[in-house]
Amino acid sequence: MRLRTYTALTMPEAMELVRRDMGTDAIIISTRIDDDDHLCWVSAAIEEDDPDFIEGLAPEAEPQMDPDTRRQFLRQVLTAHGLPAPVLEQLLRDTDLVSEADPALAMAAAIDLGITFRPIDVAAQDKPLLLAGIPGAGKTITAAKLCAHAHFAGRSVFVASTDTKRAGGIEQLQAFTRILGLDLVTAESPDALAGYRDAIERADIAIIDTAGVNPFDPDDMAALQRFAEAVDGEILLVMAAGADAMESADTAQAFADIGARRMVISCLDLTRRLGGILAAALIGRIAIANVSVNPQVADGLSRINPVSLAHLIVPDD
Ligand SMILES: Nc1nc2c(ncn2[C@@H]2O[C@H](COP(=O)(O)OP(=O)(O)O)[C@@H](O)[C@H]2O)c(=O)[nH]1
Ligand SMILES: [Mg+2]
Repeated sequence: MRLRTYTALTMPEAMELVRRDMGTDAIIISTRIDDDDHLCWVSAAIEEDDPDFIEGLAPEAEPQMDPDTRRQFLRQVLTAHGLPAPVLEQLLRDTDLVSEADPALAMAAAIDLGITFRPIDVAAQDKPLLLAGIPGAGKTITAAKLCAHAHFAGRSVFVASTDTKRAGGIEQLQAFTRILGLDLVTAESPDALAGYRDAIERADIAIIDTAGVNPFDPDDMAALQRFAEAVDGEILLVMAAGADAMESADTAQAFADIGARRMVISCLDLTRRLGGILAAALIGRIAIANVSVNPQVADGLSRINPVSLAHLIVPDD
């Protein structure tokens, strides 16, 4: 699957860019108009590199399916995505509640029942955001994307990193903040971070990159929680799509246990099987904030909703 985000001054222009670049088979997965610079964003996906993939996943969807056929079809789809049995059954039961014949829309309804979507609003984010997750999850890129978005939306940004022990942990984020003309603060302890409370208070939004942690190491998790408590911050889990479903669920659960309520899904462009995301959200009980579909900081994060997620899960006919 190839995912891309396009921006233009008007929605028709953005759609035209999608059509010209990706063709008429592209699936629109999300659209938004930025409140601040009024740019129109469209994220679209296309199956191109392996056309047999979706066919391999499941039989082609028929436009009008009776409930039993639809259920059987969706069971095959969810199994192919690697969804563990309990959540698979839960989602299937929820699709039974809707009379919608289109399997993707029935899936959207089930996702809507089970998963909360709460995108980050850089204009209204009160608490400092601490980007947290396992090493390599995409925390630093997400921090940079949020900084750039907030900065270009005219917000004053406080940006810090607590990833002081790993070689290069600071430099990676500094490369972006320097371009934006932002000072990157480093804090190696919760007390040091607490020392910046006034600066955080003065800024419109505070973004704090943290060191990768092992979710199954209580000391690691307690240390992360202390950083968050030092500034009364929100732990925002960053989780790469595509990991094993139960592993993702356990990870989400561990972060939920220390107070995380939302997550950014990264590396959606590198992923075909979405059981990990679904299990993390459904079992870990964590809302989906945004998704990242490329490593380019300037492209920012994208929005996703039940319908666009359902279209990524259920193959189009
Ligand atoms: N393709 C792709 N790569 C990503 C995405 N997000 C992060 N990356 C890459 O994943 C790697 C790890 O990201 P990084 O932010 O350093 O992870 P961290 O260790 O959690 O801070 C880097 O090479 C990033 O460029 C994404 O959405 N798509
Ligand atoms: Mg990092």
